[in-house]
Amino acid sequence: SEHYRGVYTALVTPMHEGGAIDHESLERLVRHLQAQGVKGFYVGGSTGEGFILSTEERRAVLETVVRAADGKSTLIAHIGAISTETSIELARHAHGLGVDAMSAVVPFYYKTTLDQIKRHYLAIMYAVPLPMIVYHYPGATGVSLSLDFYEEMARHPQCIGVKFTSLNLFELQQIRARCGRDFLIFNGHDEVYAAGALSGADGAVGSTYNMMAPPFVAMFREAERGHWGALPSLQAEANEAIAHMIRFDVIPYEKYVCYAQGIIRSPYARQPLKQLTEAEAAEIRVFYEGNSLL
Ligand code: NAY
Repeated sequence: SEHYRGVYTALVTPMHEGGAIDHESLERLVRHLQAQGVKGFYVGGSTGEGFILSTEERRAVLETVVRAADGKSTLIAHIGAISTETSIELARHAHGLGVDAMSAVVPFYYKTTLDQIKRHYLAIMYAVPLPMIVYHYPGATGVSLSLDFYEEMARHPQCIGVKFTSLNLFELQQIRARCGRDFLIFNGHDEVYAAGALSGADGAVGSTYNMMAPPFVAMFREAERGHWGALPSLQAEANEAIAHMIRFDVIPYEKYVCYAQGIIRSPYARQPLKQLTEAEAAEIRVFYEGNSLL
């Protein structure tokens, strides 16, 4: 599990005006973030608009990231879908590309029991021999997972960890206590990165690391050296930008900042996500120009 510790960007999927995927911008973003020191990438998750891309587009995005990363980053392919069969199809493709791990959101929309959820993961792991990272995001899925569930998953040799996108850090700490040191826990809410690390997270997957990776890379490095005292001020600085961002929509905001930074060619995000109005874009631009982290 040492191999996976670190800070991963949950990549946005750059698009041209109108929504066609801009693969060139995606390659540029990957290389830019590699230079900023991220450990790797989480591809096709919530931030990547994974649930509003076709499966063909999800495959194409992953292929581009694999090519751009050029073996220099750890790659986690989000292959989750509400259909087990679709998840397996995407997982097979990801495996063929040689990624390091797969991750799947808990099945949402249909109400399933924890036993059915477990069977969903077992079916994917049985079909595809990649390490699995459970993706827990109760704010979006409405699905809560029990500590017993995590403990059972952790006992499966192929299930290596969880991406924990929740502000409930007591639960994070309890997962650590129950599942042992080897079960990876990635903090998923950037605004509590430092608190998550202190609660036992091994690293993080975050969307704001598209537009401001350096403070998070720095927090990871400081914590690894035991310099916990460096974290609160870095987190507080990052949170100024996050607090501004969440007044808008996360994905269009991050895309706009990457666009303002000159990394991607358009801030376009797919419907039903919001398109920023000119006034909103102007407001973000003013904040961006006055914020040294962005
Ligand atoms: C994903 O799959 O892309 C993620 O979960 C990345 C983590 C982000 N979560 C979501 C739901 O967007 O970075 C966070 C989040 O945007 C940030 O903490 C602001 O709340």
